[in-house]
Amino acid sequence: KEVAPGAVHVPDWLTLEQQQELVAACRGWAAGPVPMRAARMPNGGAMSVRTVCLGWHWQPYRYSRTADDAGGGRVAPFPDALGVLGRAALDAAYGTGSGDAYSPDAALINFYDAAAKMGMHQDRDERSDAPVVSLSLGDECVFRFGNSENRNRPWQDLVLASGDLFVFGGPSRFAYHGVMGTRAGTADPRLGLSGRLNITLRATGLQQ
Ligand code: MD3
Ligand code: FE
Repeated sequence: KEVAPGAVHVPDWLTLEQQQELVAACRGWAAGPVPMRAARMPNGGAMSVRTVCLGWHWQPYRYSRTADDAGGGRVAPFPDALGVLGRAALDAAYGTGSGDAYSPDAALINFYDAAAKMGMHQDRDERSDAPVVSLSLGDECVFRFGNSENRNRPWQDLVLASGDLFVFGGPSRFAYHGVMGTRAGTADPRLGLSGRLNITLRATGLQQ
């Protein structure tokens, strides 16, 4: 379903087996070499969401190769399998062949416990206007998709559930968005996940 030009929601895109594999992979990525951590904002406050990154380390408002805010270790490589999944995601959202030239080089894995939220923001730390791919796992959340002008109305509130794909490209790439909260206990028990994971794939446009 096209929610706005370039913003396509594909509910239940991942099979249960794919979701289980991704949850297991996230557990491994969360362990390191750079452990999952709450990023600190420039004002010193910690985000309520915890994040681990692949390919490039993200912190507000920049990417780096080493996690200078989390031990200084080198970030784990971006797995080929996530590039393959990203191309399939664009094909599913925009039509066969749309993903052919898509080569994301960073993944951010966000973990939400029952209290975590993410305020309205734009993703503008990338030097590329390639689409962002979002995959949701575990508990449902209320996702707020706004406009590209400011963090205020108009916006749409949408429920994102486990297995859902969302692709944000074209005119929606720099829209404000946020996560108002999760619905604790809504995850499929077969995932063995208490909370919500979100995987985003991005092309940073930064030099290898
Ligand atoms: C719309 N993550 O990591 S994913 C983020 O569920 C982030 O963890 C949220 O916002 C989460 O930056 C939302 C959906 C999403 C991701 C990137 C976008 C929506 C977007 C980029 C542009 C427009
Ligand atoms: Fe974002």
